[in-house]
Amino acid sequence: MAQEIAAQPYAFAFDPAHCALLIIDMQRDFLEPGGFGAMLGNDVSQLRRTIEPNRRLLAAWRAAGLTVIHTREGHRPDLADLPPAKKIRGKGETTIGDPGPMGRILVRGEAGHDIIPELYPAAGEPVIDKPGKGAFFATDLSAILAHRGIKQLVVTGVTTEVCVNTTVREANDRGFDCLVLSDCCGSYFPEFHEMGLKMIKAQGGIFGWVASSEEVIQTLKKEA
Ligand code: TIU
Repeated sequence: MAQEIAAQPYAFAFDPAHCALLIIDMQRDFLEPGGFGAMLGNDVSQLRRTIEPNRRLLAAWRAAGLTVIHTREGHRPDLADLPPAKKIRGKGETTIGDPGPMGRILVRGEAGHDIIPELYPAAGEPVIDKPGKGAFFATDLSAILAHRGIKQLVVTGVTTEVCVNTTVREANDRGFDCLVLSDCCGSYFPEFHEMGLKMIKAQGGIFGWVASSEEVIQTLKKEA
């Protein structure tokens, strides 16, 4: 049974049995003070403010027994799936695959690539390792969602304008309804966060809906 969640541009018809929580790239290298993001001079506090709302949402979601899926951006240790263009973009001295503050940067199996302890996946929660910004590109996410009969996604994570937006656009083109939670997403650049959310909900919800996590948590409590 669908439940209405107050959202913009209008109420989201939440169908819990067919909805997954998709948490994008809450990885140590993006969020932790000693990580790759911080090394590049980014303000990680803009991302860290999303940890507590995500933690509360994840607890409520798990308590309701609904599907949770996590993603991580990163590459094979041999870097065979790293596009040369991505490797050299930015002309940085230290780039993907090089030794960084928490192991080789954005390489699977390294400490910095893993998910922050506050939101660590529980046993049985799929983790999608993705080489791109979108969670559908070159991953088995579509198959996992199809096997579970998922039609809707509640999307959180970082960064709002990069991996969250790319994933929501990919999902929208594949027929999923996406509800993006404003307080559970973040960008190193506050203005990009704000515009990233506006782009999703503009034009009658061209890519999806936007709400706060509290709206979802209250609805999950009503379900219980
Ligand atoms: N996960 C994600 O958004 N990857 C990025 O590289 N984001 C930036 O904002 N750089």
